[in-house]
Amino acid sequence: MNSMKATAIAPANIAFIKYWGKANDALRIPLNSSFSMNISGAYTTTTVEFSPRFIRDDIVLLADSQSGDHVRGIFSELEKKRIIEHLDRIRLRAGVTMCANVVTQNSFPKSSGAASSASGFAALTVAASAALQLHVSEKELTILARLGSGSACRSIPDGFVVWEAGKKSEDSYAYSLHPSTYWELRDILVIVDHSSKKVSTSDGMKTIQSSPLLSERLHNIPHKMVAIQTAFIEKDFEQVGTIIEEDCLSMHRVMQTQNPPINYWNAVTEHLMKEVVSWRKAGLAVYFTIDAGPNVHLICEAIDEKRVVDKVRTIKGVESIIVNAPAPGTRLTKNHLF
Ligand code: 2P0
Repeated sequence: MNSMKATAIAPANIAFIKYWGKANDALRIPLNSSFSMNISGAYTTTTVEFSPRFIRDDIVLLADSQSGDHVRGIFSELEKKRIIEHLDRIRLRAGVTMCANVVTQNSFPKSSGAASSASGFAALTVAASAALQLHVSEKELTILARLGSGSACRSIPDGFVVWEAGKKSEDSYAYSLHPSTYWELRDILVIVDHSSKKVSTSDGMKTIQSSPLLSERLHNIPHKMVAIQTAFIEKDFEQVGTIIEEDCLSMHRVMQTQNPPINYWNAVTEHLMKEVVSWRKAGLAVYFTIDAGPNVHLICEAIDEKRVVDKVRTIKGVESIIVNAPAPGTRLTKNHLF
């Protein structure tokens, strides 16, 4: 039998129009479409091998590639269960029952807010499907990845990616709107807290219907999706940035008005948000967006990267900065982790 081993590298992605809330929990069909950019500085590498010799699934997380190779990262039992359930989906699809060895490594600290579940499930989907020689299209890979973690579907296609919400599993998929080379944007990820998030995204989304602001948000999203795509075609950065920031605030207002309320920000997050607005008033074209955590993504054009980084370095409470360019989607590599 051929080697049933494959390795994939998947980027994290930052959503410009956010996914927050599911229409179907089990199938991870979202309440709204979303739009994102794959990011170059935060990625997951995963090697999967299937063999009839293995008597159980073995899942290992290596330490992130920045902290040296002496420490192992840790997956909780719940995370392992979610990974094995995802392997089961792919095994079912391939019609096999073999167990797997999975070794995975992030380029960034887990739960740094750099979306480890998106890059993680994208890499796992592509590596496991290739190892089992499943002949599936990119669209089908995005659907499979979505079942593992919603935002993972956006890490598979190249560059700037739309995830169509759809109504059924087959039409909730992601595709590349523009390749990563289309526009030299930057996402300057400002880490203000390395610790794990307090409320997981899956849990946080469960109470979304309790927010009185949800219906207005959902009503406005189709218009925002069209407006941001038009602004991309025109490369109108001010318009893109304005939509990105507004959508981030709209999502966080929903989170903050859910019952119980969820506030992912800390004092440094809020200070940075105010600073960005004042830098902009002084002529620097930079906009913020924030996911389900306190860390802040600053979006600018490449030409302004240095000025933005210099500004961030003056802020107290910043732990680290990761400068990201737009990145290709998930790809296979021959450099296996074991
Ligand atoms: C996003 N987030 O669009 C939004 C912004 C968090 C805030 O997608 O339950 O980890 O695995 O489908 O994909 C995080 O959600 O949630 C996310 P699950 P996921 O990037």
